Parts: sequence; C-alpha cells; structure tokens
Amino acid sequence: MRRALLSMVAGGVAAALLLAGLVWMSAARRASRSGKTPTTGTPSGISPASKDAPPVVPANPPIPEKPTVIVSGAAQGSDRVTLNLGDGVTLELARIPAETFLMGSLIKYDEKQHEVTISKPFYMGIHLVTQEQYQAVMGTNPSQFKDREDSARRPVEQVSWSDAVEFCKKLSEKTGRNARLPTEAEWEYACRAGTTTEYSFGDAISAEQANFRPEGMSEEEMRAKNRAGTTPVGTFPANAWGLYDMHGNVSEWCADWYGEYPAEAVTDPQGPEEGPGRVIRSGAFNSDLWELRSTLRQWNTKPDDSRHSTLGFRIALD
Ligand SMILES: [Ca+2]
Repeated sequence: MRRALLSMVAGGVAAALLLAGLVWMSAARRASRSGKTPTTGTPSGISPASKDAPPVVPANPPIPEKPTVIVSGAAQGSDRVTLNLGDGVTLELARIPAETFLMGSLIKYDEKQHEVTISKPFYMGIHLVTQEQYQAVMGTNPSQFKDREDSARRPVEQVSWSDAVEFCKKLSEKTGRNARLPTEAEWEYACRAGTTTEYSFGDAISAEQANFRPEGMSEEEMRAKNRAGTTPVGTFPANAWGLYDMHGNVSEWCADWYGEYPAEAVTDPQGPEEGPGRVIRSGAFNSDLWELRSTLRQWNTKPDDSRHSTLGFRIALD
C-alpha cells in the first residue's frame, strides 16, 4: 500500500495532500482502535492531551549545588564527548561533521527538497536522554515507563519542549558547554548520516532495526513482544554516525518552530520566527513505519505543557 501511495504522490501536490490526509485518517483509525489519541500533530497539527497516562506536573526539585562534572573528549580532538553527570551517570555525544546536504524529500508537500549547509561541526547525543540522565540533571523523573527493571536506560518521556529546554539549560550550567536541542536541520542531517534513502538503514526498516509498530501487529501482539512501550537506549543498531533510536522508540523534540521550508539553499537554518507548534522528529514505539522516515516532519501545538509517553528528546552540543 505504501508503494502505491508513493507513486500517487509523485503525481503532484494534490496527490501529496491526499496522502497526508490518508496518513492522518490512518492515525485516527489506529487511535480509535486503541482507544488512544495520536500524540503528535500530523498533519493537521492537532495534538490532543494524552490519555495513556495521567497528566504530569513536573516538580523540578533543586539539583545538587556542586555536581561532579567532567567534560572529556573535545580537548583531545576526539569524535566523542562524554559528559559525566555524577553518580556514575554519563551522557555521550558523537561529533557530526560540517557539510552540505539535501534536506527533505519528494514524498510529501512539507518536505520540499532544498540544500542545507551545516557550517560547523557539532555534537549529537548518541542516545535519547535517558531517565537516569534526566533524574541526574533535573532531580525528577516524569516518565510513564519508569517502574521497569531497565527504566534507568529507557528514554525519558512525558517531557514538554520547555522541560527539554530547561534540561539543556541546567546541563549547560553543570558542564560549561552549550547544551541545546538540535535544530530540525541538524536532526535530519544526523539521522540520515550521509544516506539519501527513506531511512538511515535503506528504504525500509525491519522490526530488528528499530522500535516501532510493525505493519499488521496488533496491540496484544505488541505487548506480548514487549514492544508496546519504550525500549532501553542502544537496544537497536546505531546509524552510520553512531546514533541510536533516530527511528522510533520515542519521538524527539527539535528546537525549531514548524514552518514551510525555504526554496533556496540555506546555511544553519533555525526555522521560522514562529509557527503552529514545535517540530517533532523520528516517530515512536507506536508509530507506523512510514512515520519513522528520516524526512518526516511532525509538530506539537502545545510545547509548553504537552507531555506524552511517546515523546522525548536528545541533546546537541556546540
Ligand atoms: Ca527516536
């Protein structure tokens, strides 16, 4: 069915709009089946409150005054940086080279292809921010999947865009480095890791390569296979640049407001000044394969107080 859809889209913008509508209807049908509401705004931007967990009000208790922080790697010119958050908790980032790439695709109207130059190398978290990392920096863990044996290494979720930004701010204070959310362009560039295929593993992904909802798998089957939730980071293979979970597990907040791509070539784009919501990338454990594409754009209309078990983040470092 996906191939049929893709060939329709090649026909033109009208077909693309139809496809977007079908995807939205598909998500709505799935949500209807599972009794859950979609957690992200594709493509209408509607982002209803999550029903899969009670609302979480982050307590944000004060962090320790003098955390142990070691920054290593960058000074030696290494391609990795490890931030030590104390108590044996570390956060590892990979160096992402500066380069020009073709952002977007021919698949969907809001993925308009254009040339993007990343002018400076930067570092990208090889993993989603985990629950133990969030706990170490923020002193709290809002995650729905926090009572499992392996929760420490599962991604933190139930965090708003503002929570993620606050995490970055506190982490920056701890480390003296400029920790931040990646821009949408940086995210896609890092996700692709030099590939031009639909996914960083090729034009399809198997259930052994990412945590998502394989086609035809029921809610019951997903639970039986332990796929009805987050998985510890590093469970699935990394992309060519050593980044894990760029497809699936939890979706990821980016820094930008959602908006129309420019037609011309741009350097270090930061997104529009304002928009209908903040960009979300990657797809999550409950997403269909199509939603995991390297170029697929979603957004959330309530970045300050929208918290979902399917939504987390990773950090970038200058
Ligand atoms: Ca992800």
